[in-house]
Amino acid sequence: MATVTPPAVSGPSAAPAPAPAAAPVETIDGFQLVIEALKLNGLDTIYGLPGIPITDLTRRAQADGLRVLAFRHEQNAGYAASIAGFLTQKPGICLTVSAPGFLNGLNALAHATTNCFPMILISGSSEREIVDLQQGDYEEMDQLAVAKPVCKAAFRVLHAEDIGVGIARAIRSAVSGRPGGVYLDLPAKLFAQSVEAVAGRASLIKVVDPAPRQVPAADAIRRAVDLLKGAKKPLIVLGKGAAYAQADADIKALVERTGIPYLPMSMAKGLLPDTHEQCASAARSFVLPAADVVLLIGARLNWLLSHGKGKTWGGKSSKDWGGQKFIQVDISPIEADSNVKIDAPVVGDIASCVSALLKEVNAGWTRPPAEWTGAVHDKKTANVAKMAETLAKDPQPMNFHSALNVVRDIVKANPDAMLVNEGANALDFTRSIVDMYKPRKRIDVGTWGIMGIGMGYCVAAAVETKQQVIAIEGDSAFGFSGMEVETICRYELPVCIVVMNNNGVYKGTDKDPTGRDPAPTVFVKGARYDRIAEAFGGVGVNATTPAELRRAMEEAIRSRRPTLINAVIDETAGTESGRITSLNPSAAKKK
Ligand code: ADP
Ligand code: TZD
Ligand code: MG
Repeated sequence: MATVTPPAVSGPSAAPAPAPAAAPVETIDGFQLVIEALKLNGLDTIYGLPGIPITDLTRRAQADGLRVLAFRHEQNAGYAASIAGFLTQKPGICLTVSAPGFLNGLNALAHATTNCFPMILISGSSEREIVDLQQGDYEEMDQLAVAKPVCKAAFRVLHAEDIGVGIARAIRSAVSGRPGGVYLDLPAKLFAQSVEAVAGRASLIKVVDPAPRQVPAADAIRRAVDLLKGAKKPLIVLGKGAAYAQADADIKALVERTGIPYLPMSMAKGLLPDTHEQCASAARSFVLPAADVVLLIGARLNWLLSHGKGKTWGGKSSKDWGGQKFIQVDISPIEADSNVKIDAPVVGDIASCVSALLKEVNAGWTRPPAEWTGAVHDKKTANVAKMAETLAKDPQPMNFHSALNVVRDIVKANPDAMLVNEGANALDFTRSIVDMYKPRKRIDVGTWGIMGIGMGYCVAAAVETKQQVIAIEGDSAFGFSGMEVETICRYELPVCIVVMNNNGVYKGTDKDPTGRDPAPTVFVKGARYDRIAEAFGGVGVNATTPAELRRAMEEAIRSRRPTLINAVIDETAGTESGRITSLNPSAAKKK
């Protein structure tokens, strides 16, 4: 700790009076200011990976009571931070070293921005003077410039006295309006700077009202409800924005009060239980083209909803409008009309918008025609019955359906468990077979359909919710973050990973026509992923039948020990790209 002493006094006269010993002035350094700024704002968990120049930041943060989760690769720390943001409405913090560590974390920052999750990537960086003159510093890179195109906002702090402002700006940028990823660049030199402690602490900002409510206009609400009242075949689509908003009771009340069938997007499953009588998931391909007025709540009309047009929506060709009128509730004022015409945009935060819609509906409402709700119900009942037949089969070897029938039961018996899910077939089948019962329990590949979120999401889900985590992973998907099984074991997290092992990407049956190499989609046959858990003191189980899978999952949940189950799946069972085969250019050409 530096101290400031008064200058020595000298003079011609003999024996000057000794100067009074000045009290040392206490100082505070950049490391400490960053830690205190985070704590002041309730940001108490860091997902990261140490190294120059942030090693001491991780140590001192831990010593100061923050939870520091150290990963084996920054990408996984970043995904953990991104989903922590989704689950908590506070920016998830990812901490990385310069250039390569920063780039490893950047994928997750872009993912957070794309998915509208609040996250802050804090990265150490090398010496500005050297970086800017491109003189070849250790891990030299102009990180701020690189981050900007993929994040919502990017800031750099050069002086310790600006740390408070830098972190405040990062927090506001991440959580206000449409949430997203923010980059905060902290050069190595900043951490060692010292300032006078009282002034330093006074420069920190506790952000007041970081995500202000945005109340929708009364006429926008009336326009929306009038349109809905005139509908013969209304439909509600709930997206992950609705899940993020944590307006669960009002959303449920709006759905139930209106009596309108609803369709949850993947991460909105469980906002109302999937077994709800108004849930139209099992009649998706019936309700989308048939609906006449669609109320979107926190869901974009992007590729996941076929851009609101085309055959999915009853359009004549792949580009034609299906004739639906849309109401869109979203916090972003420029989201409306991005793909098709939005007749009634409702701009505001979902909690405020849904509460306003609910009040307007309560003032007078007639439920949709029984002809429509009855048709949806019949279609759904028929499809559910068909699925039940498939699920009841017990083929040898086990296939996706017979394995997921077990997962479906386990999740039903443990509705508070978090479900992490990635893969192609492993994703699509899980989404349609495994019902969710509570909000924000299902977290998956999101807007990009990205592989690699798996183990990072598991760590954050366990840390942030303290609940049991169940991960259903394609064998390819798992490989992107598999080394974090060590992280899960190290922190003794209650995570049960099920690798749906069909020997490859989509299937394990492809062959190299020349006979030289394995096909690009195929892995080592009969791989034993369960042994990875054993390497780190976790539980590994090889399951070849639904009964073995059930026993292993039940035991994992009972013991809360890190468990990896290698579920051996028929290698012929999957389809190319799962449900999105049609997006493959080569597959399209074959038609
Ligand atoms: P899904 O993939 O589930 O369809 P999207 O990610 O496409 O969902 O859409 C989420 C939408 O929710 C985004 O357009 C985003 O602006 C919006 N959103 C996120 N949080 C809120 C909120 N608190 N209030 C209003 N809209 C929100
Ligand atoms: N890389 C990244 C980061 N994201 C991707 N989505 C892909 C590659 C392409 N991809 C998919 O879209 S799904 C998938 C890949 C590689 C893996 C599918 O194989 P799996 O699942 O084993 O995980 P199934 O059950 O065998 O279909
Ligand atoms: Mg596979």
